[in-house]
Amino acid sequence: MAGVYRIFGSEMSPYSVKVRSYCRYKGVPHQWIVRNAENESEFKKYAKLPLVPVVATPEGQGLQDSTPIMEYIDRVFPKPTTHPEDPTLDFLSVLIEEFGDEWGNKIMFHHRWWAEVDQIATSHVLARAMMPHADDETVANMANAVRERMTSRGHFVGSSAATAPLIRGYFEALIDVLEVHLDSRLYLFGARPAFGDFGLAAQLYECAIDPTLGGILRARAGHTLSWCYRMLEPHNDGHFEDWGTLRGTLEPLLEIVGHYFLAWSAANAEALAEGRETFTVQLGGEAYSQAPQKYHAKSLKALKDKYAAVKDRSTLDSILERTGCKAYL
Ligand SMILES: N[C@@H](CCC(=O)N[C@@H](CS)C(=O)NCC(=O)O)C(=O)O
Repeated sequence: MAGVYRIFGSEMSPYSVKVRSYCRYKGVPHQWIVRNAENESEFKKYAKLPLVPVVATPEGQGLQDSTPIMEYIDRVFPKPTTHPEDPTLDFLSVLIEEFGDEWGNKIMFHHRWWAEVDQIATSHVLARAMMPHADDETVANMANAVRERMTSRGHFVGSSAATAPLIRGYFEALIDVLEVHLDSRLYLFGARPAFGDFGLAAQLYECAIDPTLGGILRARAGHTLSWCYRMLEPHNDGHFEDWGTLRGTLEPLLEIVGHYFLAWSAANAEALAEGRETFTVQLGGEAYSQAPQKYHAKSLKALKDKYAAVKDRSTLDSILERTGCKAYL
């Protein structure tokens, strides 16, 4: 189809859902293609890595990695912008996007593959999506294979018996601050979505469609839940706010970003640089241990470059200092 971007993705993939929301908001002509066995050879034409999302551009180029895909879309479809004019707010939004991708994903992935109820539900949904026309027995066998494979991969995001209660605590703390912040606004930075909304909402949307975290969100985080679903079809309903009105309830979120995500991310990068097999970092006064994650060192470096590119950092630095983020950028 001429002029149409094709997104190969999955409803169960936060990064795919994020890119789809971005295309919807930006008015990008696109087609959503659920990646499955039937379109595998088409998918492989565009994918360098066996990961979703993959976007095939109208010119026949294959794009991967959701944040650079959004940046690509920004260049081709600059309006409506998701970048507040104030560079301080824009960087905070970019930081939250990264936080969603990395820390939000840890929370989501751990819970998706930890409790039996989540493993069973998720593996069946994934298997059915992969084989839309197969019989039930074939799908059940595939679900078992998916479950076996994915439950053995939790350690990639630090999921273990020792970290399980900690990660649950990170989720609860996150939704508690979001509930307060989203009580009086539609999006994180006001009445229209910013870059950061896309990254974080997509991970929490995935939490919302899984049994355990979906139950918790429904029981105690109605504003956050509504925002996740709103972000599936976001709208420009007004202006970005300024720091004065955001500050009171956005700073607690940035404190989580600094004291948990960035502290973890820096320790992870250090462990990788030193070639260590595991690392331990104090997060909120408790020891958290896992094997280092490779991709994160790369994205921390990209974030530092974006921070370095902000010209006037006077207001930004005082916010980052107060919230514990500055030391890691
Ligand atoms: N950094 C990548 C991560 C992509 C990724 O991890 N995708 C997952 C799904 S969320 C995937 O494709 N996993 C392998 C699979 O589903 O077969 C991005 O932002 O796009």
